[in-house]
This record gives sequence, C-alpha cells and structure tokens, in this order.
Amino acid sequence: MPKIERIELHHIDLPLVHPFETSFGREVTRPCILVSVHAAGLTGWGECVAGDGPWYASETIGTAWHVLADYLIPALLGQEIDEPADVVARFARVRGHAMARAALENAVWDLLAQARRVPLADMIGGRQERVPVGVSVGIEPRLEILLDRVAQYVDEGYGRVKLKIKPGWDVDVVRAVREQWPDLPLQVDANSAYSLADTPLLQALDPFNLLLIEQPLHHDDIVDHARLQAQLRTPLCLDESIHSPEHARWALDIAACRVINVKVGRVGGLTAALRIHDLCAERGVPVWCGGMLETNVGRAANVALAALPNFTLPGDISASARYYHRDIAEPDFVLNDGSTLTVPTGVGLGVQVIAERLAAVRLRRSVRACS
Ligand code: NPG
Repeated sequence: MPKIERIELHHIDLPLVHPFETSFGREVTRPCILVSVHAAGLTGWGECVAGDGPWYASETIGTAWHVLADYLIPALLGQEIDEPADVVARFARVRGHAMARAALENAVWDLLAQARRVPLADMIGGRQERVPVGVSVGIEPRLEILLDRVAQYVDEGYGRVKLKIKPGWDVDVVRAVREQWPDLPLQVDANSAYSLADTPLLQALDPFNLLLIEQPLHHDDIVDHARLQAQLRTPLCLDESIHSPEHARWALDIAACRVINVKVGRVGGLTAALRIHDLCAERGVPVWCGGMLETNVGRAANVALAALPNFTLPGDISASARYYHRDIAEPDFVLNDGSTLTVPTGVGLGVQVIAERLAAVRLRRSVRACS
C-alpha cells in the first residue's frame, strides 16, 4: 500500500429524529468526529463515537480531537501501512483514548479493504449476510409515551427491545412492557446507575425473563458485578467496564458477566473488538454489537463486525431512519423482515460519504497532508 498522504478530521453535529435519554443524560443532536484517510486515490472513513461531554466515557470530542491531531495522525501520516496491525503497533504508546484510536484505525481498515477490493465484513471473517438487530429505547417523561414508542418499534418490525433504566424508572416500567409484550425479547441497560446496595431491586427484575441486564454498577467495576451476578438468575452484560481484550478476560475469569457488549470505539478499534470476539467464542460467551447513535459510517463498521459468528444476540444497530432524517453517507440501512440488517457487499465499508451533506453539518475541519 502506498503511503498515507492526507488525513482529515470533520467535527459534525446531526439532529436526532427523537431525543435519546439515558441514566447519564439527554441528547437532542449527536455530535461526532469523522476521520478520513487518503492514499493512492482511495479514501477510508472512520467514526469517533466520543460525545460532547464525559458522561458515557471519559473521552470527549475535545480530547479525541487533541489526541488525534497531536499524536495519532502524526504517527500515521507519510507511513506505508500494509496491515491494520501496523496501525496498532504505531498507536501502542498511547494509553487510553480508545475512541480516538478506534476512529483512525477503522478508517485504515476501510482503506485497506477498498485497496484489496473486498467488503470489510469479508476482511474480518464475517460470515452472516444479514445480522439480527434490535432497538434501544431511551427514558421517556411518562410511561404511556414509552409504551407508545415501544409499540411503534415493534410495529416497524424490531424483534428485540432494550429499555434504558435508572432508579425510579425500572421495575414498574419493565413490568408494564412485559405485560403488553409477554414474549418480546427484552433487555435493560442501566449505564452504571446502581450500586450493590440495590441488589434486591435488581433481583426483582429476575421474573421478567430478560435476555440480560447491562452494566448496572460502576462504570469501571468488574468485582462488584461478579458479586451481583452470583445473586441473579438473569445474565449480566458488561459494556462500560470493558475497555480492552484484557478487561474482557479479567471479567470472564471472575464471572462478572455472562455476556459482553462489544463496541468498537469503547475498546479502541476493530483489532481489539475481533480479539474480544475470539476470546468470548473460546469461552462459550455470547457477544453482541453495541451502538452509539452512529452515522452510516459507524453503522457500516458495526454491521460488518456483527457478521462474525459469535455475535449471536441482536445488536443495538437499528435502521438509519431510527436515528437521522438525512445521514451523511449512503445508502441507508433498512430493516428487513425478521429484524435484521443486510451486511453491505460493496468494497470497504460499502457506504459513500456525500460531500455536500458532510459540509452542511460540519462545525470544524482539519486537514493534514505530508509535505
Ligand atoms: O442504537 O446506537 C444505538 C443506541 C444504543 O443505547 C444505545 N447506546 O449506553 O449503549 C449505550 C447507548 C449510548 C448512546 C451510549 C450514545 C453512549 C452514547
């Protein structure tokens, strides 16, 4: 592969179709950084999922921009990159900043897949042509509004629903949804809103036949989750606490969870996500692909990842129309019968960024080229 000639950062902000509320806050628009890597007439794209503030994770758009511009881009610009492993090696000195690293590493994966004329899913060993997906339903001001929202998504064909929970919006909400949809595959996500003292409350979720309870305790914990899992019938799933393949191994070694949510951004890129997939497959632990309200760029990478064989639970990868009226990349992902999305068959990510759409929502741009 000829050398990397240019790398651009695009800070954008897209209005969401519906505001999205979790235990850590409410989002009305979704800001993100898109990274483009240019070499040999090709352009690879990656999405950085850090948000405006350090609410879900410690990274923000500001920290990601800084680390990309000052450390990661200089480590790649002008280099000849033949394998994603070359990128991982060049970033090895950087501690943390997983979302920043993932964005640039993923852009290189897209670039290399295009250069090899293969879809990204093929390059990483994805086998499924369609991947099972669900929808994540945020916290609403009133229960009736939530029930309407769930009904709308079920009518649209979503076969698995995730409810966001927090203290005061948990057992009663799950009971109400269960009463209306007794057989719907259902799971909940607390985004670290509880502590071990809430064990009886979390045990009260056991009778509702949930697929899993996601990240109830502290965002960096695995030890208390192991204590909690021993007292629950429902599988725990870790999200925020799993920052790397090492964290996944530590969590599985102490039985802190029975399922892992894999997010490419949270674990620092596709290479790390693949290692977590393989580790979990060896241990007989199912994984699923989490979502961060991505544009079609990040969504395409998620769909490719979810095509791997151990992604057996439906992902938080809904159709494009659930998020944005007009995405910055085409084509949109559309929900198939059976609550699946189709894995793109075009080379690389299989989606095209539309320059005018990108420019229309761009707040800031940086262009770095080698001299
Ligand atoms: O469908 O992309 C989606 C959203 C899925 O609930 C979802 N994501 O905590 O997992 C989460 C949550 C999230 C969204 C986290 C945005 C951080 C930012």
